Parts: sequence; C-alpha cells; structure tokens
Amino acid sequence: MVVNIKNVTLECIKGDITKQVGFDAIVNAANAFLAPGGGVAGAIHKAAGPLLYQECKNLAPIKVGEAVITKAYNLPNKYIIHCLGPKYGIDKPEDKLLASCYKNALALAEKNKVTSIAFPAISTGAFGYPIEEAAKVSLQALIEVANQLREVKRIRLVLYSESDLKVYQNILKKLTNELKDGDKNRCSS
Ligand code: AR6
Repeated sequence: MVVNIKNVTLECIKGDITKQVGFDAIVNAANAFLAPGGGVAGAIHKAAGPLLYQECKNLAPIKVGEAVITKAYNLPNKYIIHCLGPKYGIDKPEDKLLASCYKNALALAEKNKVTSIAFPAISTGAFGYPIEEAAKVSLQALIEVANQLREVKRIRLVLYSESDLKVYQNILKKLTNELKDGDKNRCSS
C-alpha cells in the first residue's frame, strides 16, 4: 500500500529491515546501549558487521525517544538511525515517546540529506507495544511531519509478518481518509 502526502511517499510492506536496497537509511529498534541484542537490533548488527558496534559505543547510552545516526557498514544503505522505543507499560507516556522516535529519526534524516528511509515497527517486539496502538501512533507521527520534509521523499514501514502488515495497511487507510483533500493526492492499495 502506497500513499502520497504532498511530495512524500509513505508505504507499508512485509519484509526484512536489513534488505532494504535503494534506501539511504534504515532505522534500528535499538536498546539504550546500542548493542546487538535480539530482533531488529540483532539482525542489523549481524548484517552490518562488528564495526557498527565500535561506532555505536561512542554514542551510547541513548534515552527513550531519542535517535542517533551511524554509518551502515555492510548493509546496502548509507546510514542507520538508531531509536530507543518505549517499553510498553513502563516508559510513559508511551505514545509520545514512540512518536518522538519517528519524528527524531526524520529530523536526523533531514539533517543528513537522506531522501529515503525505512522503519521497522519500533517497540512492538521485545518492548511489548500492541501492534494496533503502535501502528496508530507511528503512522500518525509520520503523517504529521510528512508535509514539512524537504529532503526525505520516501518513507517505508517494513513489517515482519503478514498480520502486522494488514494492521498497518488498515490504519494507514483510515488515517489518510481523515486527511483533508489538500494533503492527499493519491491513495491506492
Ligand atoms: N526486519 C523487520 N522487522 C523485524 C525484524 C527484521 N529483521 N526482526 C524483527 N522484526 P524488536 P523492540 C519486528 O524486538 O520491541 C532488541 O533485543 C518484530 O516482529 O526488534 O523495539 C533490542 O536489543 C517486531 O514487530 O524491537 C532491544 O533491547 C518489531 O520488528 C529490544 O529488542 C520490533 O521488534 C527492542 O525492542
């Protein structure tokens, strides 16, 4: 599913965040220490190689909602933007903190002249954020800032399962239907 908001394309696909060829940056669902860990972070560090953690050590620790940028080493991208999502039920207010991850990642992307960026569903794995709530918060945050972007032209949400993809697609449809006509150029699934 692809939606255009002003000059920005927002899309949801099922896939693996480490295989986003053609995207300038991918986002990591990191831990505070920017260490390998499991899930997205484990997959990204494994694919990028050990030099990634060497660079990460100089930037850690990071706070919930914060984002930092590194090179992408052996990944097919230029940058990795590392975000620490909220642990559901623990880091509060979780919706604002999760939205901050997406907004801060986009702000860093803009600063670094990133034109395309792929996000995983931050906090929805080990950190326990319910997928439907996370989809609402993250898509809403992306839509909110999309029309202020100058560099970023393409945003992709990479979901790991068919069922997660369906949730994101349904919520994206609902949110774009609520947009004013001026903000919505095209919506197709
Ligand atoms: N590509 C895309 N999505 C993925 C991939 C992948 N390769 N692998 C998992 N997912 P998580 P969090 C999905 O746990 O909840 C780590 O151990 C997964 O199904 O990676 O923010 C870190 O070290 C889920 O929907 O991130 C932290 O300690 C989503 O990505 C902690 O987990 C996020 O799952 C961060 O937890």
